[in-house]
Order: sequence, then structure tokens, then C-alpha cells
Amino acid sequence: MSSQQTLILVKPDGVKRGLVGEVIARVERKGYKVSNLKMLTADKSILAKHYAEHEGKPFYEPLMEFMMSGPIVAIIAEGERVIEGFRKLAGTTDPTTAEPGTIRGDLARDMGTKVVQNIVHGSDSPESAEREIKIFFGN
Ligand code: IDP
Ligand code: MG
Repeated sequence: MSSQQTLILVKPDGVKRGLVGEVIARVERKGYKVSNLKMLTADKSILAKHYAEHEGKPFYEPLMEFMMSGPIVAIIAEGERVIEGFRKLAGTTDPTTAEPGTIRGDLARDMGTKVVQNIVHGSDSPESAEREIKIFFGN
């Protein structure tokens, strides 16, 4: 398989807790290359595009509020099978049951909030990666 790019977001909880370096270090130690990165505070229109698949779900509005609650860091990472590889590094969505050794398993837990705060986002397919990279970095 040829080299891929994925979109990683360090969510507001990760930035507030000072885990930007920890996330990047894990990506780099795995051997992926960081090819672009920026800090921003997301607005509703960017998040509505990014999370379009979740519109109408019970956690959608809390997710939007949470993602706007502070700065985030958007990262493009590159490498062979990086989309799948970063999802494994991140761990499953629920941080309580995410495997130890993963970002979410090691660094997050259920905080009793309406939306799960789990430090990172990672694209889940080549189509999502292409779409999400355009949303955050343009063409
Ligand atoms: P993912 O980030 O592991 O790909 P998605 O299903 O795409 O998970 O959901 C996007 C984000 O929405 C999750 O990372 C999490 O922050 C939040 N979320 C997903 N499912 C739930 C839920 O059932 N309750 C609360 N928050 C959720
Ligand atoms: Mg997802």
C-alpha cells in the first residue's frame, strides 16, 4: 500500500491538559511523519462539516460545544497505513475501556460529561482523511 495522510486533532481537553507534545511524540515514535500542524479555535461551520456524520445524534450538540471550548491542534501525519495505525495508537472511543498503551487508554477517562472527552480525533478511512484534511488545511 502506498503512503497515506491522516488528519489528527488534539481536542480541547488534550490542549488544556498540556498533552500536545505527548500526542505528537507518540505519532513520531511510531515512525510517522508530521507534515503540517496548526493551532486554531474551531467555529461551528468548520465543525459542522467535520462532524456531519454525527448530526442528529444525542451527543452531537455537546460534541460541538466541547470542540469549541478551547483551542485545538490540527495535524497531518504521513506514512504507510497511517490512517489505521493512528486509530490503533488512539484506542477506542470510550476512554474507560480503551486499551492501556493507547493515547485514550493511558491518558483519558470518563469525566461524567455528555460528550466523551478523549483527547484526539483521527480520520477513519482514506475518504474521511481526504475530506477532513481539506476542511482544516484547504487544498
Ligand atoms: P471516534 O472519535 O473514535 O472516531 P466517533 O464515533 O466518530 O468516534 O465520535 C466522535 C466523537 O464524539 C468521539 O470521539 C467522542 O468524543 C464523541 N462520542 C462518540 N460517541 C459518543 C457517545 O456515545 N456518547 C458521548 N460522546 C460520544
Ligand atoms: Mg470518528
